Amino acid sequence: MIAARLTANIPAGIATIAVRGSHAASTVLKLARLRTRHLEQGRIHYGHWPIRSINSQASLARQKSDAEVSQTEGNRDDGRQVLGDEQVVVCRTRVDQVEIHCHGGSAVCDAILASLQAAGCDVIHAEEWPSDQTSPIAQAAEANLLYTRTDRAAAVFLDQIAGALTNASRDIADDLLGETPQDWQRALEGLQRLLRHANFGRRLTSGWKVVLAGPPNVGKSSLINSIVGQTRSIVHATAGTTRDWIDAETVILGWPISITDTAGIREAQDSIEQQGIERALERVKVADLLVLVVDITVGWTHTHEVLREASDAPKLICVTKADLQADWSSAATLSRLRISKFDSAQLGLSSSVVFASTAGEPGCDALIQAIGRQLFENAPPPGAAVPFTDLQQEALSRALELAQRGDTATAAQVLHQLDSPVGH
Ligand SMILES: Nc1nc2c(ncn2[C@@H]2O[C@H](COP(=O)(O)OP(=O)(O)OP(=O)(O)O)[C@@H](O)[C@H]2O)c(=O)[nH]1
Ligand SMILES: [Mg+2]
Repeated sequence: MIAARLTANIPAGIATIAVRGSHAASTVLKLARLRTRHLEQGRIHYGHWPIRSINSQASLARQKSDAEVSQTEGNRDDGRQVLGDEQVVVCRTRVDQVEIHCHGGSAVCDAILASLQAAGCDVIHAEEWPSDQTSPIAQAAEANLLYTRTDRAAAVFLDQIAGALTNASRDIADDLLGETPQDWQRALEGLQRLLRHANFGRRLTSGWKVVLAGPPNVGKSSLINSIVGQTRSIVHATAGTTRDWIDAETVILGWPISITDTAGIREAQDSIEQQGIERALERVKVADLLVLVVDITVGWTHTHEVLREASDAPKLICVTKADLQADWSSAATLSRLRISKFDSAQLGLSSSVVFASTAGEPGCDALIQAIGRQLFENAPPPGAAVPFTDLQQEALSRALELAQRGDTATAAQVLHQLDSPVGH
């Protein structure tokens, strides 16, 4: 018998714990207090689960003996070690599987799992849970759903579970094995389309990395706090306040974002600051989008130039403290800030400069919208095939390379292997 918390192991409103094995139903019936003596498949039952301390081996042993007692004496519980009762909703989803829905706090889930363990279940990680999917792509998508923070990202994985990527790679393989140059051309275009979405797919669980960087005191920490809506980073008039980078998670246009505040870059005053600056430059290098923060009262500096060259990532320029200058939106402002020489083409952006203020007008909406536009303008449409693992991306790149060399048969084979059940 196995048991696992199927929902992600993070504090959440609701968690789902599953028990599988020929004795799953009888075990749950013995441990839970339900108003039934029989778990009918597909029926929902409401009840309570006695929660006992799980803090020591002794209590685990006690639970074991409790479980043994209840196995011999039915649903009775003398309540000695019971700390409280958790409300649960229980459903037998298969003959050999029962799902327990409870509150999503770690303590409650751990306590329920501990009592299942004491009753003879092997407690495993959700990723080890046997999947009902036969396709490796669907299995991987199912595993990734565990780590998905937003509905929109989850929808992409659900599309892949429903077969979007499986079907697309099968169609491309058929075209690769086709007879005509048109078939091969269609296959090449299909592979290129999938690969265009691969970088997108690989960010769905980790989130896109947006890094705020610039000289000290320009307002980076104020911006991150405004964007995530909480005081995540210390703001102070003293230059060099932020010493190390700080990550905060947020959501833009329904996609998961990890936004990083970094130490202001300047000639360091001490070795701690120097380390902070080095760490800031490391973050800049792994950014999916770099926001160069410019103080409206200072303008573009040599530091911005250094940062611009340090990263290949797409960039946005955010001019902060716009509230301090009445004519911030005038065309003359950009040239006074020495920004106008960086035209859109150079930065690879349609609208590369945004103005923001965390202390008044114009606020931070334009920055948030620009981040969304920059990262998600070419988001795959609903239902699209989206590769989402390194392995898939590598296989598709290899298939494209082979197809471009004219070896369409091997390319088709690579695609077939992408979704072949292990051992086939
Ligand atoms: N008027 C005005 N002041 C701002 C704005 N943003 C930040 N400030 C002020 O500028 C100072 C520096 O702000 P921070 O957010 O700490 O700047 P930082 O870039 O993180 O600074 P370091 O951590 O030292 O690199 C603080 O006194 C803020 O209150 C703004 O939009 N308008
Ligand atoms: Mg700071």
